[in-house]
Amino acid sequence: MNYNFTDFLQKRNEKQISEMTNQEIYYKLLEYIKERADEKTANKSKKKIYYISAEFLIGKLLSNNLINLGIYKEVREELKAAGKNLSHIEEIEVEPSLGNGGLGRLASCFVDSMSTLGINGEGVGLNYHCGLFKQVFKNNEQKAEPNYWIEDQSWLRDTNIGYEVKFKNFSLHSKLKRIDILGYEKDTKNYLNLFDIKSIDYNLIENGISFDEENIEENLTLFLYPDDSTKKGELLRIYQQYFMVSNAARLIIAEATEKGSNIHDLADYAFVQINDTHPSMVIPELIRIMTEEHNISFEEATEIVTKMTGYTNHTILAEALEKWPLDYLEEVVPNIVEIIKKLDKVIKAKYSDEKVQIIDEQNRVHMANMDIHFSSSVNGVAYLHTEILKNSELKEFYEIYPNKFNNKTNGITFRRWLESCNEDLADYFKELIGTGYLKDAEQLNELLKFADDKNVYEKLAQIKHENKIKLKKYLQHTQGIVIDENSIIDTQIKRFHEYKRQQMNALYVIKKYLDIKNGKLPERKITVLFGGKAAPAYIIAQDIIHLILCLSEIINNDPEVNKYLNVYLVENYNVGLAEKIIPATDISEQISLASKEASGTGNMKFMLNGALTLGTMDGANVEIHDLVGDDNIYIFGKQSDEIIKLYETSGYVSKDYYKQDGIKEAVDFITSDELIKVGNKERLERLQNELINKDWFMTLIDFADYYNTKERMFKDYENKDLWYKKVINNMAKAGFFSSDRTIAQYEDEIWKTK
Ligand code: OAK
Repeated sequence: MNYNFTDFLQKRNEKQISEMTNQEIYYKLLEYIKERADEKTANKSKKKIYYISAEFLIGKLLSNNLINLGIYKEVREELKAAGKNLSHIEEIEVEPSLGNGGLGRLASCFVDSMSTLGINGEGVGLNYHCGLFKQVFKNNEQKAEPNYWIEDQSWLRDTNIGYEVKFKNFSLHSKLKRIDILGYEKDTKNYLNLFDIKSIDYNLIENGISFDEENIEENLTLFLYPDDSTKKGELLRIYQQYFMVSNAARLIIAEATEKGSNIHDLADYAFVQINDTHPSMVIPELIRIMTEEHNISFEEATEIVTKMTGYTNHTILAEALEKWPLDYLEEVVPNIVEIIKKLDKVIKAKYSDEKVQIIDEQNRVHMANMDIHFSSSVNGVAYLHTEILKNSELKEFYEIYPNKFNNKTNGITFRRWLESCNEDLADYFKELIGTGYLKDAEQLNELLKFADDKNVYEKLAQIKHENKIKLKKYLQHTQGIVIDENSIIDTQIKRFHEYKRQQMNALYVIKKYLDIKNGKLPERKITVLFGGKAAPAYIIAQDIIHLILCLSEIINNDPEVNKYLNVYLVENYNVGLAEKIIPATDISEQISLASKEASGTGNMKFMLNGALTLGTMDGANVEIHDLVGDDNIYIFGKQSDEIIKLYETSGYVSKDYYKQDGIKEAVDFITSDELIKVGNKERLERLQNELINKDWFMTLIDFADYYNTKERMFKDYENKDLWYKKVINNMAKAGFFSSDRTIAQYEDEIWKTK
């Protein structure tokens, strides 16, 4: 039934919109949307997809839900007529932080696309009460605070579903909470299933995000990814992961049984997509339940589980591949250790190669190895990434199972990353090419008709300028940062990690600062924006944040320089900030060391919103390059095969590069008097030493090429016709990166629910 928000309020004898506060309106909209969502039916197919993930970085849901219900503009008009502003109401919503970065945001794009395509597929994860930490800056350093996001009224829905999860020393009852996932203009919906424990004790939080890590019964879902640099932290992660997958397994079996499964045929009813290794224990857990409770033999159970699971790898960084000490698992979940040992025995009997074993000589369990042997599909998340998995990182496995390996290049949901975050651009696309691209993103190709149209350049430039003004207002209001809307905006937003090389961008900033000081002035003012969090236990990443904050302090306060250059690191970067920054950006920094970034998805969001990529041939940048061609992207740096060879031969010596012109000066500046005056000497010295003597992610090898390519970019920016022709080419080719395409491929090639 189509009733509008005003009807909804009248029916319930609520106050008039004009008499309500923004807060009240937000809560009423939440109820209204939930009621509208109640009209939707579940997707039905015999087989259902369970996308299990330790992270879902869902972002705010108000505007997204209004868009998917097809009532965004209608509601905005109703509010406007009552003197209210929807964007002010959007600000009331607290953003959940149930994820770290790419992997979690991808999972959220995927649940949106599953619903939009009418696929019977749901997310399964945990309801962390404080999520990932909230980042605050003090003395130019990152501090971590708990991020409370759950309010009395929220998108979460209570259910009466819950299970008992048995650990070695105690059992915990779970309760399932759900969030509606509404597809774009669909009559059906799916859920995001978030399991929680019955009661969380917030008093366990001591200082910042440190807390009593031992009281598992009351802290299990307190934080996402607690510090795992200690044994206690690692144990807590094992508790969390087992809690997540044991509940998932129960849910899967309950739903399948209800539809008529006799468990022997479970693979006809369910498919589990394992999002990196955090949910890997679902494999032994399903086998355990089948053998212990359903009288199925170990061999048969293993066969069923292998058939009904697929593993997605999201990183080739060795340190991110989980390897749990067997005795830690014994301490937490002895029941599945027995199963893991049996699986290991099966593999040891078949293969002698140490590299493919599940349990290694140091008695550590390689979760990815277990996934690869005992699932039916192994995929990487971009073409290059999958090739590297097949030909180097997981070569030994590829030789055993050539048919399991496949690629699924990542994607993004255009509902959030275009329609919602850049409405003016989306409306302009509709004016130019109609609305077909909303359901078939490849139709953006039609924008190429306008590649030489100067009126279109003008309009795109105007939209970009307005987005810069909107960002300026927002940052001024929320963070006290005042950006210049007439400057070129050059952005790097992502988790802080050495392989992503924010430090290279910082060295560029230093060089530019020194250039300006020496009278070499840029043609136009440059604003360099950074955003991202560093894991609290990752010291060098914290040092990089420190360097950037110190640079901002010096540069933004230097009257000789701040006319030409500004540098900001936005505080507590999250999905909401990304939605504001991306539409205002001109240059998208995708500068990871080639071979290290599995895919990247920010790169896709930027190209769609009219920024040009400055990047290495890494992750999905390679596919962006293939699609737009050399002329429409700025590529620099060494190629992945060269880098892989350098690692193999230990052939990189950072000091050799350090000594070269231009680099030394910039690296030396890190410990200059100016910087030490505003910073922490120990941090700055440690970072400098790292760059000169170690530089594991080869910052210096690519620096000269990076600097020159970026200079070329600034020069090209001054030629508006040239620049906007490239921008249109990027927008036109972005359709491939719709997560609807990615999910359609998962469905056609792996899941096959239909
Ligand atoms: C996080 C924890 C463990 C392993 C991987 C991650 C992660 O976030 N990986 C990122 O996944 C994204 C989605 O596939 C990719 O786009 C990023 O390149 C990758 O770093």
